[in-house]
Amino acid sequence: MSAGLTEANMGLPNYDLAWEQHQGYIAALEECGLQVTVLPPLESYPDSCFVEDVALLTPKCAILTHPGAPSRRGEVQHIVKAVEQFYPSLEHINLPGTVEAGDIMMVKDHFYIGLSARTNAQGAEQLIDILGKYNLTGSMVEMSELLHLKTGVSYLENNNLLTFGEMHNHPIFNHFKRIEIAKEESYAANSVWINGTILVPKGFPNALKAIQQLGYPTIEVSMSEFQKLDGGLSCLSLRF
Ligand code: CIR
Repeated sequence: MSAGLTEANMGLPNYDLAWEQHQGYIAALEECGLQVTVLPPLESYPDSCFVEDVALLTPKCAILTHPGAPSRRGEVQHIVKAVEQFYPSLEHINLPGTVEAGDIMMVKDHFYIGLSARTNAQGAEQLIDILGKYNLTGSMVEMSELLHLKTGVSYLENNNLLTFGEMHNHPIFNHFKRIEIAKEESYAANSVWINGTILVPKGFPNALKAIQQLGYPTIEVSMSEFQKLDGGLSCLSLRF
């Protein structure tokens, strides 16, 4: 390591700080009234803390995904037991379809599915068919710049949508009230509505103010170590 390069500015996560931030994240979910099931770490899958990607949990059904990233596919079998506690049966996405649920945004009974490097059209079609069995609907969102759909768009209920980058003007979202998050604060475009409160990543004052001006109570959550791994606030949990 040369002079001036520290763990922080090299972009490597600090494990102890990540652990501390994870505890803070759990505390924030509990403060919003959620009961949290904490899963044991999976040392062989370094991305497995991003549980949101391996399952889609809706009020009517649970769907195990098939991640587009081959290194993440093994994570899916490890979430099964936890999900089975809450759902009588599980649906599955199968190859050649791939889906990571960070690409899925729920708006009431409708699910927007981003077509990313991780989620393909076959996966989205399978997902829409499964949703249809439960009287739920889905539509595909063309995208080209973001890792996952929810990297750049979050639904805050009450027709409010946070957007970043290619999502600012995406025609599929024309009927929402869009709150545009600037490039310098793009990470905060992934914020989460929970029981009326918005969890916002810490350190993005303009985004925080814009959300508060909409009338929402907010809780800031430190996420720096997960941000280094391209993980957004939503992806550390499955909320249902
Ligand atoms: C990945 O590349 O899969 C992880 N390093 C980050 C996944 C973040 N997940 C998400 O935003 N839903």
